[in-house]
Amino acid sequence: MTATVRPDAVQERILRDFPILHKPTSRGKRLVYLDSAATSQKPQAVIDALVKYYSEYNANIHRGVYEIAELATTAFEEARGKIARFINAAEDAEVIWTRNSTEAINLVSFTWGIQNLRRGDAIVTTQVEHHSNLVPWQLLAERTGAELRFIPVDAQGVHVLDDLDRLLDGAKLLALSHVSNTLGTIAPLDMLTKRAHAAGARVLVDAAQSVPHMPVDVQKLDVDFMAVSGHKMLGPTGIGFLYGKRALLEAMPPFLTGGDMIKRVEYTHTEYNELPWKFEAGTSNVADAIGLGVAVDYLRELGMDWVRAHDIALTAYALERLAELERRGLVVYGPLPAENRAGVISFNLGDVHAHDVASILDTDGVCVRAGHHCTMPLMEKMGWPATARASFYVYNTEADVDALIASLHKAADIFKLK
Ligand code: 7TS
Repeated sequence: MTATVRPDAVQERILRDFPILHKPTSRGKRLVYLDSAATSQKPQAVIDALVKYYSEYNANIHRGVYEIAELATTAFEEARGKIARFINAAEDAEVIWTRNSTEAINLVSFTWGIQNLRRGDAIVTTQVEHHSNLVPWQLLAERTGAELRFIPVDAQGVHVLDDLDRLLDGAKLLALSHVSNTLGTIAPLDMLTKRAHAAGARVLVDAAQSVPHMPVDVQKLDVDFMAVSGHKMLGPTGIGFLYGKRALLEAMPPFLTGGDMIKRVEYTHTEYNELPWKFEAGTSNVADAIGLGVAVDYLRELGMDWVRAHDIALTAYALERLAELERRGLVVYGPLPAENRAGVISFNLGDVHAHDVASILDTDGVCVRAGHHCTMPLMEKMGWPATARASFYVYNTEADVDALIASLHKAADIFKLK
């Protein structure tokens, strides 16, 4: 497939919006940022929103009666509404602010999980999970006596579903990533959710890598919980959210306790606040929530269908160009073709350690991640000590892929790979 990435005018406008992409590296190279799966860059509009908040209406929320406190509260709650519309939640109150997807998953594990799981129950997850969607369930299994089961993946990292009925038998929860951060595998979420529900299990989706990159409609997918990080979707760090169906959130005990999550407190008893505030103890991350709202505006304007098409086009182009390096020992991992994965490409160059490859790319201003990508069990299963990983987003262009390829040839020269 030949990539038709986008009209140049759109591409140029997007590039102009990201100031960091115009700052040369200390070696005077153009910054070629191919690590958006770790965190995305931020458009000027998001940076401006943070500066505006701190310089014009910084105040604590939900308590002040003065003007700037009201402005801050309104902007904070409007940002929640933007998120709700972005994922098509039935109501704003189903969106709970958290620091990131890791915290959102822990929230469910420590509240719904402790309340609902017992010895004899099963938690089903997959072999491609990020540690953030694995360790909380290991701990929950330890605490409750529940059993942890894994949907296997094949050598390309694609889910193997032959044994699904047995895996889901007795399951109370299916917790899985929509998109694998290491291999880009896209889970067949629609089908898995239906099968899990039919087996009597709830479904939690780790959408850290999908919501930033493709249209996600929680009502259409009918998932019960979904965890997302703002910093991977053009938003600031330190803000993310949990989506949950109202009935489930209502029945759950609070996670953290203290100020703001209360309706009425007596010395020996507390009546909790309504949703969503029942789960938002203490002063919230007001500035970053507002910033994330602006990031969502930016993505909506581009259109999530466009964002997904752009990822596919660029991934197809990158796979086509990477094939040139196969004769020099480059191996690409993950599902093929590009349509079957997100904009994530893990690879190795011969026997050269991924860290050495990434360090050479760095001298050319090319940023890729190298290591286990917080998926150590997957790396061990596949027998890879580490991989290098390039990941794309809205501001990446074919020129970035060309820079990656040129730098990989340089690395192959340095390590004398023919
Ligand atoms: N789940 C998935 C699928 C992820 O990719 C990540 C972060 C997380 C959860 C955790 O996100 P956090 O914002 O709570 O930390 N993934 C990566 C990555 O691939 N490289 O750095 C972070």
